[in-house]
Amino acid sequence: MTSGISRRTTLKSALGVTGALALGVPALSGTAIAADPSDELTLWYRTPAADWERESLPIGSGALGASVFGTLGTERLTLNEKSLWTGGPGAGGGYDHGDWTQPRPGVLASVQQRLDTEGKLTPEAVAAELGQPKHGFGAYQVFGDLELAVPGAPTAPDGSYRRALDLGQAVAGVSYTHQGVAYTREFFASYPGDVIAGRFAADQPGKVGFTLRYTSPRDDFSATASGDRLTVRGALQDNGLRFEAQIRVRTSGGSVSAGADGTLTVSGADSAWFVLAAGTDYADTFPDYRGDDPHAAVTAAVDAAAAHSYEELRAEHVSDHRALFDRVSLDIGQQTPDLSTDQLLAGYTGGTSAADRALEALFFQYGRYLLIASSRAGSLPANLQGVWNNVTNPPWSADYHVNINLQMNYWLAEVTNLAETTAPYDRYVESMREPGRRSAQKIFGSAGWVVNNETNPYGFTGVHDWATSFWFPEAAAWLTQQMYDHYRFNGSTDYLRSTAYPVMKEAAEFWLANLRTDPRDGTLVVTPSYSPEHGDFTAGAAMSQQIVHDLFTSTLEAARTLGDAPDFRTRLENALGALDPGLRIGSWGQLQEWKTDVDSRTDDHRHVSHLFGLHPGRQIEAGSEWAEAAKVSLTARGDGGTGWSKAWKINFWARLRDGDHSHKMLSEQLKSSTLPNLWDTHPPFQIDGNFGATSGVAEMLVQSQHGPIEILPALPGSWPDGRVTGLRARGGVTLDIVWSGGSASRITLRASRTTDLTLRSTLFPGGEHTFRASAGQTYVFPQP
Ligand code: FUC
Repeated sequence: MTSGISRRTTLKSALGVTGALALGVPALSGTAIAADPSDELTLWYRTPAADWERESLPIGSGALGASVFGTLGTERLTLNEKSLWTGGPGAGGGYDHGDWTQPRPGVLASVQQRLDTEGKLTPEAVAAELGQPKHGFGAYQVFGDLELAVPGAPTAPDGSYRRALDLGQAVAGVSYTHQGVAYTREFFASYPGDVIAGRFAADQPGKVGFTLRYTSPRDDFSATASGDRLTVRGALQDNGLRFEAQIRVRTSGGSVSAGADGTLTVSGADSAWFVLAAGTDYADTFPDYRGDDPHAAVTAAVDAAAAHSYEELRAEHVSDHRALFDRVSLDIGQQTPDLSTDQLLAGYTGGTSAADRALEALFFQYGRYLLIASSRAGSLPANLQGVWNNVTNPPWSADYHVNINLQMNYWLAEVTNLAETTAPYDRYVESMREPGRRSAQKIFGSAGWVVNNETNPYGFTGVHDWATSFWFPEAAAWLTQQMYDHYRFNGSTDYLRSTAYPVMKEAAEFWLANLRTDPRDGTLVVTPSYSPEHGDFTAGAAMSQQIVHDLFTSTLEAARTLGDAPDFRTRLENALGALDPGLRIGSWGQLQEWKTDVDSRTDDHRHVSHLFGLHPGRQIEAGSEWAEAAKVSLTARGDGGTGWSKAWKINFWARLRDGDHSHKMLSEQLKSSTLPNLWDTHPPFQIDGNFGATSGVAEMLVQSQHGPIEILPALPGSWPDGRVTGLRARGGVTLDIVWSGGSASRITLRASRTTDLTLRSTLFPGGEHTFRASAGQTYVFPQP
């Protein structure tokens, strides 16, 4: 990444070939905002947003984000640039070049020995030995707010007011009529342009005016205006990270003037638009994490965008977005009533009405929209809030929690045909290797790379001392799972060789060096082992073992595919043979969370970590005794939990082939963990639940984790008839499925590779059809 320069080099070349109008995208008309309430892919409201978290509407280009309020008198956009982080090496009290964990010889071994003899230790006891205070972790920062004060705007919305977010175009808009004049505003974040743009228009000449100003909760910046340009420059006091934004305003008719107070004022215009570029001098390079001053790149981006017409910029953006978003459509019999989205949500019952289905289909597509908007190549991956944040101290720093949350953010990426959005994830995981090696050395004295419970953009891979969340070295292995899956979906051995495998192999080296023989039964176990945020430290908790099993299984497959050295393969085979697989059925038929049978039937903890092998892993297959035990555990855990926990349960029940329970969890999430702007709430807002829910819906419709492609494995009774297009399955497959009366009636499969495929569906006699697919061919079943 991620120096702004490389980000923008790609973008300029995209602008160079623009001619977006020539791509057939319709040009903007004066009132073409996205507020058509009949559009099933639009979120819309009758009032401006009063509350950022509950009501603002997000737009984003991966690196840049904005949340739109639609306020009449002063339009507000809360701005984000994803690398604007405090903390990091060298920051006051911060860690030094990744060496945040002091070597304390013998401490780890003594904890392991105590676990051997005492069986368990409290998190507090282990944190007292192995933890250390958290320094310099930092937090994701709001970039500031853009305020556009509109003279003469009405003070309160009337019936003409609409605020909307069109997911198909990725354009947010506001429309209202005042004193006989129809006003429109619209906003988008362009990935090819690397800018945020907005336009104010009216249906009568000379009616558009505003004063544009930048504000920030920090006082670390200067804002100066000159001509049509507003420049914001500053450096975070905490760590000196430099940031810059530039805004340029163009008008049609009227005038623009710069104020000595750092404002730009438009008056008497027929329409006016602005474009904003922003960047920092962050780079994802160990050990300094600094790149070029953002000035040159920001100037280039804003000037390139301002040299085009608004219509060109918009058309280019829409076509870029549509190229991803339009790949998947979902028809579950929804019919969008004339209800604003907050009303649709408030009236949602989880039943079978067309309106309930409208919300479910919208929520599914919203997850895809949010991933496109918060994860594009050239920046950091989606954090706990995607790219959106309105404060300097967001919950959990809006960081990268890796004991489920970052992983969950990408569960939907492959199956809902957005594989490109994983590029920043891969890059981020790769960037953790170098500091992760330091942590492996310092904490474990071993080879390999490691990261613990949460991480930041500055290579924090160590531990802290919050007892229930400081220790989770399994995270590195889990993070590689998505990368191997990327390979399983697209089949590129080049990608496997160059990107996924090196990271997987080094994570495997870490565990080859760190598993210990369990004196209880001679198996290899992870110790100390901690089932995320739950219970005591022990040796060999189910999730630890299942993650290592998953890593070793995938790494061995990859090593065979790539023909890696036989001795490495032999070491993996031997370790897999001796590994405790983390699957054990306890006294009440449950899948045990720990190696000893201590699970409580009344435990409703939000983490359901011991079911990792069911999802996102592939160790447990539906129909097996393990799946039955997983069902017992999941039933006992109940249908509650935080937003992301409910989302995980959608996926679990889908993997257990129980579409109705899967759908129940989707409805629980919509009823109690979803805000009016359809952001998932933990509470507070946490975007993993959005992504996990979209993944869960896809898992109801197609699964391929065990090899065969399962069509409609968990179709809920409330969606008896429907159609989905464009879902992906492992093996380079794209699928359209039509169903009626609860069964598939037509499957269309496009193969991108020549390979043997097995399709499982009631459509085939015996339930299965195996054939050799040829690259580039389309297959229709039943055959016409
Ligand atoms: C994990 C969860 C919490 C929260 C945090 C960001 O630690 O257990 O519920 O989601 O991540």
